[in-house]
Amino acid sequence: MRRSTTLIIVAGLFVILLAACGSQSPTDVPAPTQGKVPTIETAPDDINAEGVPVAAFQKAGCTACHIIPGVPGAVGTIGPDLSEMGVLAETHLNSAAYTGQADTVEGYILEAIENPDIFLSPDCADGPCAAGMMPATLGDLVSEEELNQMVEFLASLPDEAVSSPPDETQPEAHGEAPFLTDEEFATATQIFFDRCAGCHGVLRKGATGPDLTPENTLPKGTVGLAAIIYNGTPRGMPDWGKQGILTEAEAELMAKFIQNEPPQPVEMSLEQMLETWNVIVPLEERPTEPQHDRDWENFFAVTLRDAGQVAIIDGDTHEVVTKVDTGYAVHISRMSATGRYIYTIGRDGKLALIDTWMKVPDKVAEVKVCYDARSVDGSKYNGEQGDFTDLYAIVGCYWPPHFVMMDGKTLEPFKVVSTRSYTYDTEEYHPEPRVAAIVASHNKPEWIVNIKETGQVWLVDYTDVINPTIKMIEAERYLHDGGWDSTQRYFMVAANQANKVAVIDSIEGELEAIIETAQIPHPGRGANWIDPEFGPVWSTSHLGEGSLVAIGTDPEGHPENAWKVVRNIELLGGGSLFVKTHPNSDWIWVDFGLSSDAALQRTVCVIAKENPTEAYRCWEAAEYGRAVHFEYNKQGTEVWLSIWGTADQPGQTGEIVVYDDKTLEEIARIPDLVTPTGKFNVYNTVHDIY
Ligand code: DHE
Repeated sequence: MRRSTTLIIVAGLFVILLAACGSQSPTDVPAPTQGKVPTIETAPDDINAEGVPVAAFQKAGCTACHIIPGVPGAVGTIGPDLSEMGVLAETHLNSAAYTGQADTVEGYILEAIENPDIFLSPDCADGPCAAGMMPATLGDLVSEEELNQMVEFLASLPDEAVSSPPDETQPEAHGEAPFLTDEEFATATQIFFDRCAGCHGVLRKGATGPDLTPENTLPKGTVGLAAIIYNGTPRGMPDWGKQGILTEAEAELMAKFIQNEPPQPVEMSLEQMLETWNVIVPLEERPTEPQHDRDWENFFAVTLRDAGQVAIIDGDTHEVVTKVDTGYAVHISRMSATGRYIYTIGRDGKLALIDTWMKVPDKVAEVKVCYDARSVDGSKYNGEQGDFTDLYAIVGCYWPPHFVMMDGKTLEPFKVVSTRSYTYDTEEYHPEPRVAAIVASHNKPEWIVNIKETGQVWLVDYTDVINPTIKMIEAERYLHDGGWDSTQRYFMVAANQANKVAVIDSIEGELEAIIETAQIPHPGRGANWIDPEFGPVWSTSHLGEGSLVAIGTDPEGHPENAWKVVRNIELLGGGSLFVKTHPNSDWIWVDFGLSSDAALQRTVCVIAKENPTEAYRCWEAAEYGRAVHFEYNKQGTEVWLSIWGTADQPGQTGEIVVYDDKTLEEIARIPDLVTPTGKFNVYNTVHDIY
């Protein structure tokens, strides 16, 4: 077969033959927007010797999502496996569940291509395929003759004469990876770091996202990979092209890049960190009491992601007090134990220390301790073993895979600990175990450090910080985010790709339980509340499906419910990033910021604690952007929600919506913020109230 190598990205849709799987669309919001189809130029006579219309399948991009016998590179698993399509079609036609109008196998297949949502195939890898993912425009991309050839061929399957897709797990089966110039390679490396490394790892060995090393990417080919990069997948891969973040050419560049070996990233020594360390206001020059009349405990540190800034906003007046330049794409802020200092970590590994007591709060120190980071915390313990209040800070890095301990008031780094180690279950060496959530224990002079790829939770005792004792607890892969239960004894952490939550007992220093949840739990820090039937529970929502689970957290008062999913509340769809509540609140708030559905991205729901069987109310919080992340004010009377807009779209860069938590009425908007995401109230963050 002759296969043209010219890749042209044409207007159209990402074609998933039949229907792809993923989160269901809610009924009260419009169907998902569709993307573009990268396709390839082919000669019209490309039917191979075995009668397979290879070129047509490739032209339509079917190979990215389906297994199709006899079609090189058709090893996709997003949509159903088409190896036995003829038999499958017959079965569905005879099933009571069939909702289409066809009465022949050929008719069924044609209908599935041209009108895929009329009947949602139950054959996607994770269950029923989702509405809206298989576009209905295949006819625009292939000729009528080609369409007929495809239908005829699929109707004949299974056919022993047609070979299965070749064993394409060996790179040599695919020849060389696509060539990139040095300049292209450098550009792609940067894009990968900015957009992809968070989920796939710098070495591309996979974690939240799949392994993208050449042995896995070469079989998919440039066309298939570019389609996925441009259009995303229902399991959470963002639609970089549809969002307007990557152009068609950049999607193709990235598709080529990931078929090449990953470049080896550089390490960072303590000496290099010290070169970046900068104390802007020395300790002796800092105020000894607050220099303003505002209630600094009610300040919010708000991430302005794409501005590389944190806004300090007064929780009483809703005024933006100041904006402080911090690291690139700030991820989170945490407070020192007293709350006076705010630690803000950028994705670029740059940590900023902000003093809330200054007349205008500002940065008093900064240091860069890695190239890629997500987590930070201070030392919070004050008890029999000493007073460690505000004494130390710790930053957890993605690359290099290490954590760094430093002075809590000056940020002088003094100890680097590598996390390179062995996976908890198979005891295999992992070169890039990244540090996910870190939380400071209130019960012991310890940090709970979650190591994503090895699935271990490390209890790092900072009593002797230069010679720290580390207890490694086997938990689950891949650890990501989490928070305390209401007693602050148990730390609940999502092992997101395992669909589990691990519970660490911070007093006994051991794994208390592993709990099966719905698909891809993503709690942020979770939400603690009293269930009317089951007592104290902690909740998380999920990226992979529309579900909010409540897990019993009271082994003494309610032993029968402890560490069990006692409720699974159905939500409008998956893509939920965060939940939040407050002990004074009647509600649990849920967002859907990573939904593939534009309307759902802007929707928030509240669930009534009194009657938590279903969402009490859902509404669209804005006309643009994504609604993400909630935070309460100090009093627990207001809920703040970010509208995460686009940095270069004036009027739609983002804002914060403030709701009255009793009435759910909107009471204020804080406008013209550049891409606000996380918000951290000083008082609530110090006391771990959520
Ligand atoms: Fe986050 C928390 C990692 C994408 C906003 N995020 C965390 C934590 C980790 C993490 C490990 C827990 C920190 C802790 O508690 O110590 N986040 C990652 C990623 O690896 C990922 C998936 C991809 C990436 O490249 O960064 C990712 N995160 C995002 C986003 O796209 C969000 C929505 C916007 C952004 O900043 O890019 C985002 N993550 C947040 C926020 C928190 C967070 C707001 C803190 C939640 C809280 O209430 O504690």
